[in-house]
Amino acid sequence: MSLNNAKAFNSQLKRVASYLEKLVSEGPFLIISHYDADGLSSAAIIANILIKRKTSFHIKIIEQPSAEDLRLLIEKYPEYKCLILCDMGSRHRKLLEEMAVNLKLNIVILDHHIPSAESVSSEKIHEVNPWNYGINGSTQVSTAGITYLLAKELDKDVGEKSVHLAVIGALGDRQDQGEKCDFLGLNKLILKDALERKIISREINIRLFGIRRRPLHKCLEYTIEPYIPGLTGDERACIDFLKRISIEPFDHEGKPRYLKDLSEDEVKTLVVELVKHMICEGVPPQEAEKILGYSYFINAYEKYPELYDAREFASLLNACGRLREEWIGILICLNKLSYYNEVLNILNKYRRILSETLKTISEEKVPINYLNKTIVVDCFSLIDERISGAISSILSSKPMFKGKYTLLALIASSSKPNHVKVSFRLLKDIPKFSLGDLVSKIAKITGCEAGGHEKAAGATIPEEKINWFLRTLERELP
Ligand SMILES: [Mn+2]
Repeated sequence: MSLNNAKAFNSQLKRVASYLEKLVSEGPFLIISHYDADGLSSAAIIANILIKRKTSFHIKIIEQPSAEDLRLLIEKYPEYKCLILCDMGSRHRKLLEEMAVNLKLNIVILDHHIPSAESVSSEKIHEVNPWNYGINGSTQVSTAGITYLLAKELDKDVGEKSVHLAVIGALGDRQDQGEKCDFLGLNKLILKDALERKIISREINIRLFGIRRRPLHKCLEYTIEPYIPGLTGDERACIDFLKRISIEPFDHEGKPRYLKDLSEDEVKTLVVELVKHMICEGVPPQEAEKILGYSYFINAYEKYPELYDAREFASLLNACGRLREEWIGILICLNKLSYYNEVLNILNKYRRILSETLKTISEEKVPINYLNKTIVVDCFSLIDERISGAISSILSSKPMFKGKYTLLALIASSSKPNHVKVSFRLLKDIPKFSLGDLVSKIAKITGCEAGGHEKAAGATIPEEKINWFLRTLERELP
């Protein structure tokens, strides 16, 4: 991040902030945001601003939309003239610009995804996207971070109230890509704000959920970020694992032991054996080594175990979004702690669904088809589009899938009529290959919606095209 880039980004932030300042008195606002942790925390930051200004708003939480989906959604709410799109929109600038002109809408885009190539600069669109200023939006700032910086420009108080949400959003999008899970670029500056004001504290430790306050075997069982194959969600297996590596999970009185009860040597053994275990279970070594790194704690939530560790807070928001209980996630972000028990129920339900789905698949109670290079797992009747990504990521590290085939394709139901969602995961390392690019290319031919990265991608495909899609993909795999 060069100084000039940072300056240009900053002045754009200031421009959009003063534009918003004018809009706030006009309202009401339609906020459209993504269902993941970054999207929910961004929506909550905007809500904090608008609540303080007593401006009414409506929040709509959705999957990443196609241009057509987005057009239909906006047309459905003609009474809203002020729109804020969070964690999306930069790919659809052309459409949004047309709509802004034709429908006389005021549109603000806050996004950190790579903008579409056809983007044109326009006076009608008010956009903050780090990529426009040479700042890497995948690693240096999330939408929650952008929204926080904007909030800070508008209102110091709201900014202060929202800084932990910026950290949660960045963690949700796995932007802790620095040394030992530190942050980079703008995220680092945001974290500095939070540390200096003592809103967040952090320490390098074994990155298990609840490491400061849960018994050791429970920490292993509850950790879903990173997902530890063979241990996450399985208490018995966690106790057995500890015994196998000669760490007694219980003391001589039968009381469970905590990390603080372990000797220095025991802690070392735990780290080494955990990394070994993860690598054996197919987790890439550089991922497994990240089990040792910074944990970030939200000081105000010390008494709320599931909110205290910001990483855990993020996965809780993800659970809410994936189970379509996003409003509870947003309320928790808005500090409505009377919903704490409700959110715990959602988290339990999410864990249960994950483990039951994985069990059903491993017992081959769903159709599994083996093509030459692709395994197709058909979970259409079992899960929907919001959870398919999580399931396919976990599946792709399972020994029964890993290595033997090139690609995993997991089919789930879609909220779009007559469509299915397919999550793709690459099961082998293929240098200089991007699964996301290939899936997007094939999707373009059929006019359907797709996106992804090097090793993971997803597409929403018309039912009648699914076989054609999979066969075409199989043929074009290296
Ligand atoms: Mn995001």
